[in-house]
Amino acid sequence: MLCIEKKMSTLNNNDLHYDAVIVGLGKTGLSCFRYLFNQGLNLAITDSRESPPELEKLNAEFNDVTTYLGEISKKVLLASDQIIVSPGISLNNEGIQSAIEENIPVIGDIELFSQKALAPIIAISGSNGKSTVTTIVKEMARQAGLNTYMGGNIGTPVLDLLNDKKPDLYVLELSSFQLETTFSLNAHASVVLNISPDHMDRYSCIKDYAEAKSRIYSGHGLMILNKDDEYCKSMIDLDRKINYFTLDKPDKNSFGLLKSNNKVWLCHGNKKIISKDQLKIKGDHNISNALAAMALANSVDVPYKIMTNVLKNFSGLEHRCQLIKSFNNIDWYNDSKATNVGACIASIKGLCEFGKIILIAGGDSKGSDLSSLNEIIEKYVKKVFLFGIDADKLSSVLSSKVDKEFVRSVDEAVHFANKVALPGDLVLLAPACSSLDMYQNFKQRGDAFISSVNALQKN
Ligand code: UMA
Ligand code: ADP
Repeated sequence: MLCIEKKMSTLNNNDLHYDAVIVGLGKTGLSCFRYLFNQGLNLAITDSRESPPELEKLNAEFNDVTTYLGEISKKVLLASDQIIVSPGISLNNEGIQSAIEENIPVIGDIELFSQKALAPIIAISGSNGKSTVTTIVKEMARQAGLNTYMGGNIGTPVLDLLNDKKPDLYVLELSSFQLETTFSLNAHASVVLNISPDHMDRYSCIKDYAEAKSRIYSGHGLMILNKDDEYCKSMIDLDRKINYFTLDKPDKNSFGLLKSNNKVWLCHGNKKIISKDQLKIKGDHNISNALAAMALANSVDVPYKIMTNVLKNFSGLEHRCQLIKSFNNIDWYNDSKATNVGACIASIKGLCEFGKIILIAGGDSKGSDLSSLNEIIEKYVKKVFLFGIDADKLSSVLSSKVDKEFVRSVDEAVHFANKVALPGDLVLLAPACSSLDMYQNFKQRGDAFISSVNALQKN
């Protein structure tokens, strides 16, 4: 049966009362509905879109759900005992602000999960590297024999993890959006991997954004801090148990790098765990990710041998600095997940030692200042192809020393790059922007790049 879609214009406040209203009918909204429905609550869902992505699934699974679509209505929100907000909706939304003024609790799915979690939580946030570290930690914990569930921003909504039997451990990737509406998280161990500008269309400044991320440290668990990042270091709470990771020499109990026998070693204090050249994932940013993962895994007593085994075999996630093809001695890399300036810089730094870079960049900058890209592009990039809604903005921060060209699509960029690339060069898709102006998500953008590159080879 179809949902009962109510029209805002016909609403009379006296008729309305809900135990909870869910804002957003994406993956999170649907999982929240499933979870709260099972508790017998009187629910409604509202979404600003006429056809939100999970409407069909909701219709297929439930009868007679009350939905208010096409607008997030203040009236509906004010008629609820609590509001469950999806991460894609800003708390600055007018209706949500009115509800907050009326002291109606506004929470998110991570809060609901935190109240009912059945096992210790390892929680991971940061501007970049979250999915990589979350996956490595999950793998280390599983190989150590812990029944481990992984979810959060990485893809599986956390409430779906509660439907299963009790695990030994949850490993959660948490975004700043999710943390804004979380109050009861008390993770066994947490980390903010790094802070660089992202989502500046949702935050007034980087300090606000970092503040949202720092909420991951609420509670009493182990704080793992990045000693190389000023924002992260400043999140310290001296009353708490703390550990550090750094690309420098580690202190007695922290994780860092030591040189020995002409090799660089990832170490826990003085204990050498794995040498840098044994890691499959490359670049300093990935060494930092590996050290953070080791510190987190150590908090649940994963043996060093297992850490080594996982890191020796982990070749990285799809769409993250992924080597797609090498032909005519030209390497083609897909880093579609480099959706902000920090990730693009890390990507160029990680690959520049392997050849001259032809960069494909652009998309939606999410309100970020792109100017810090100029220095590294001037230094390591021989040509940039610019595409997407913020191509002009990106072009305007690049000096006249940079050879740049506008293109209409990733496919066109690939064709033009193929014409100018010489043996020994590498072509890198690292957009520094989100994909949402042209694609459904970074995966679709990465897939478009891959199929264009694969088509080239056939010619
Ligand atoms: N939206 C509307 N109107 C609404 C509700 C949402 O236009 O009424 C838009 C949002 O602005 C956003 C999109 O719909 O552009 C999706 O928002 P959502 O909150 O419905 O998203 P979900 O489908 O529930 O997916 C969310 C996370 N998405 C966001 O935070 C935007 C997913 O992370 C996450 O995997 C999923 O929950 C499960 O936890 C994605 C993401 O892009 C990968 N995250 C951002 C990032 O990594 O940079 C934070
Ligand atoms: P997230 O889940 O935070 O988006 P991912 O692990 O998916 O992070 O990596 C996204 C992109 O960010 C990668 O393609 C890479 O270019 C970059 N990246 C990964 N780890 C780091 C890091 N520690 N510092 C800076 N950039 C990074």
